Amino acid sequence: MKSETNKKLAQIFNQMSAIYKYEGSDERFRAGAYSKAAKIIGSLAEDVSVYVKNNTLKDLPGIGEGIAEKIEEYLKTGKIKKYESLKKVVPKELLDMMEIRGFGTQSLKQIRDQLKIDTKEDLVQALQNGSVSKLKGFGKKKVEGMSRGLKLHKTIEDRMLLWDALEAGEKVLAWLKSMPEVKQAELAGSLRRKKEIIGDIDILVSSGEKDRKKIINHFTDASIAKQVLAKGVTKASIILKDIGRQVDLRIVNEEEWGAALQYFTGSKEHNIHLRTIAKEKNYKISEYGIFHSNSEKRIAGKTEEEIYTTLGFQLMPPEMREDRGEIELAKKKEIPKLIELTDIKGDLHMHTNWSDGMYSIEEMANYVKKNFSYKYIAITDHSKSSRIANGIDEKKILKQLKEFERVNKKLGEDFIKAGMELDILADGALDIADEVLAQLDWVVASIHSGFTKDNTDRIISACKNKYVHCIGHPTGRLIGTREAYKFDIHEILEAAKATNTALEINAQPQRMDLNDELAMLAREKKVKLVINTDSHSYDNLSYMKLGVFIARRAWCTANDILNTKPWHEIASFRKKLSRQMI
Ligand code: DGT
Ligand code: CA
Ligand code: CA
Ligand code: ZN
Repeated sequence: MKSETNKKLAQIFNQMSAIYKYEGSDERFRAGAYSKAAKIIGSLAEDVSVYVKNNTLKDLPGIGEGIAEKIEEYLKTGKIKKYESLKKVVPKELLDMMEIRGFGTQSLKQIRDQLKIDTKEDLVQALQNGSVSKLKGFGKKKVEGMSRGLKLHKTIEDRMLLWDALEAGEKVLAWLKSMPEVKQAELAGSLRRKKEIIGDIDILVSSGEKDRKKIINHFTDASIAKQVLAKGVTKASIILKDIGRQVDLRIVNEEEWGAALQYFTGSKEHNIHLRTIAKEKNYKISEYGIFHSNSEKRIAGKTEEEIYTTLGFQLMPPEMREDRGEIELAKKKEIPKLIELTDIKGDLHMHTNWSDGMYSIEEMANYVKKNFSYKYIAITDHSKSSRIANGIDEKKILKQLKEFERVNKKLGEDFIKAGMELDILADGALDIADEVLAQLDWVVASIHSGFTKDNTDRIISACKNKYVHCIGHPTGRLIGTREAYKFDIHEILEAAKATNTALEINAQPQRMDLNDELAMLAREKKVKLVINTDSHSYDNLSYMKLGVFIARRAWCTANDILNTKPWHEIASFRKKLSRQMI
């Protein structure tokens, strides 16, 4: 479990960075330093106090004297004075808006100063009623961009990314499971189905009737609940202290467990479809069980499997229950064996401090070897056009190849595959010379610019390049921040298939790209998929499971995912020219 202190400190440093950014160009350096420190503290494997105790805080990259002092101050007093005074500079509400696309610091500052606006509500109104358009420098295009950003932000404003919901939900689940009165407990709803965005967290518990009250009291306890929305005999809802989002709890008897779990897992569409089928069979299905329509006699309810088999179906994984044809498949007993996290044999997209990652090649490799049972990794630093990501040129790549070799020798195996994440340029060309690319094991090509255009042709021309093995985060979307660029998925799938180019399922929580629907299309077209974490630090490596969830929602088996295969199979999948070099 991740350290709460690290998380809190990272939050504070991020806020400080945002305020410094708001203060303008004089504080640009500080803004950068704090944002970097936030990243580092947030991704430490151990609690930051351990580093203080061992006197190794300042050995961490990006933690200088000043920031180290603030960390110690926080550990001692629970506060950072500088932060307390900085907070007065700008209301948090407005600060948070800086993350919305189109709302730069300078725009926000200008709006705030000139329109005397201090709340988000007023700002949104000023945007809608045209006061913002009257300000100097706020042309039609800019204001439209801001409105679009706001609209996109709304789609996740009251919701959670799957990663955050999982972290929070699992904590509450553990909190409940610690009670001996709780017989069974599971996450339900969209969280159990692993949807990319979660509205509220649903938890189901079974217990003896007499224990319900005690469980409800434990659930609504002030140590986890910021607010109690409802508190009844069999259900309660709270706003979680941690993340300010809603959690619904339901308590049922053990005989009802399976029926309730099935019902509260949903989806609603899946349930409605099931209910129609039950009716045809003269059954009644509810959260309490399956009953005979006329006699009201219960014929199933204890386990979820019982619910499905009674209706004539095979049990299916929650991720499939979206009424996208899974019920028909279950009737034919053709539910596939979906991929699992343990099927993954390696991670083929990650960065080191050669570009914008936090750790060295050797550190990343050692960390993976210690914490995962992978057979290989590909290190894929950015190429030279990615200036903000500190991308590297041909000369540096050749040096990096030597370093891969050195570390592999030390590890005693060919664990690190020499990779790169190349920028696809505006005209579809790549930014690294062929003779260098020819020496790499694994090349990911990604779009990092030109998001407003139709990018079909750029991606297809990257697929056609004989050195490209995979297209990274193929749609470019960032959930709640940036929409996917325009592209024709069918043309891209065709090109990927014809050229043996894999498409990535990028498992970063905000990317999840390809998403479940597109991954499903790719699977149907037999285009190979790769699940990658695109890690920039140690903790990112655990995003792998998010990618596996997407693949499961796309009905993928291990066979559909290239990095479930041993390396020699991946090597022979790659295009002909690279195959000669194995
Ligand atoms: P969310 O919270 O918006 O991310 O999505 P869910 O799917 O978690 O929806 P939620 O929390 O409203 O309800 C949890 C589950 O309860 C849902 O997946 C299926 C079941 N459910 C809720 N409302 C209905 C309904 O009207 N009919 C049926 N058949 N099932 C329902
Ligand atoms: Ca829910
Ligand atoms: Ca709910
Ligand atoms: Zn990357």
